[in-house]
Amino acid sequence: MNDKLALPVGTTLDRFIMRKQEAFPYATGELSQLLRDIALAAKIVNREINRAGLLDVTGAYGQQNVQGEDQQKLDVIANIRFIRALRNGGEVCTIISEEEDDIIQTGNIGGKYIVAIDPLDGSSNIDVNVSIGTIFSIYRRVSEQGADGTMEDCLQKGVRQVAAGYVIYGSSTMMVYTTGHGVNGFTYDPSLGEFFLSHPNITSPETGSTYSINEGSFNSFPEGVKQYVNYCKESGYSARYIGSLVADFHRNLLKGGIYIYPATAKAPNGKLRLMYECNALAFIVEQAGGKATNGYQRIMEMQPTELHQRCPLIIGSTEMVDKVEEYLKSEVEVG
Ligand code: P6P
Repeated sequence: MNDKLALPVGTTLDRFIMRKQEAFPYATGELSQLLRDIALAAKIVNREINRAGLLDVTGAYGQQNVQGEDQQKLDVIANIRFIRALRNGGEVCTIISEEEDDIIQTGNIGGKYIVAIDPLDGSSNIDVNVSIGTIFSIYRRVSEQGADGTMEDCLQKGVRQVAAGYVIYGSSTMMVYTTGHGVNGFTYDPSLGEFFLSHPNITSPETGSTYSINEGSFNSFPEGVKQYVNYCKESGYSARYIGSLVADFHRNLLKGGIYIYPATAKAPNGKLRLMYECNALAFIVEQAGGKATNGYQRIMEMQPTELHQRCPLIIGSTEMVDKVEEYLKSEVEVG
């Protein structure tokens, strides 16, 4: 059996994970179990989100996270749920979370894996019922099992990811992930409590005519980005910016398009975080035939130096990302 195993739409996530694991005779099942643990937490968070308007879980939590951003109650709930699921699952020794200043040791010193996670991205949109998402990366530890994970385990380049994915809590809830052999999307049926394969082998169009960027910061964009935005306008492209990374990314992945969060006056290194936003989506988009750079370097080749470091993100259809890089390159040459 090879990994080109084509499973029919409607296959459950559990069966899909099992059948894909069978394609790898040496697989021991820990990564499969870890993916199930993430799916379980996603189901629980989905339930909390769907009840947000009914329970007192919307609005601000009253504290700020390491980013200095006001935590929303559901940010904190999602963080607790994912950490608990990963700790109880036993496969993960250490976690990096957007909501936690330092790395979290789960106590699973035999765990083979590290997870970097943004438990609930775009959570400021919760109160206005806009789609939000969870983003995760999975790495194999480089240190010996039998002790807590190390900072070296955590600060690995994106090319060392063994899996990555996101959950989008939108008009329907979907989990989209890759283990390096293509990208597959699963839609959640809450009446059955199951994710079902709905988007097998996702491939992203090589180009598109949708661009996602916050033009409110236009005046402080790098010159090359300004030129690209003007190119989009002259080309009659559609501007689509939801203000929720996972929602913008998911639309562009399926339909073609580009998402740009460049360096701005307010975010001189960009706003998005390398470890638990950019790397995960970069892995997915590359597996789907797209591209992700910081404008000058492939995102997944960037060597992390800090847990919560930010970087500019240009991600989506290859031809569109290439165009932005052309403008940025000519800026450098002219400069
Ligand atoms: P801005 C949400 O806070 C987020 O991290 C992404 O989900 C979203 O794309 C971006 O920030 C929005 O940032 O500065 O345009 O409001």
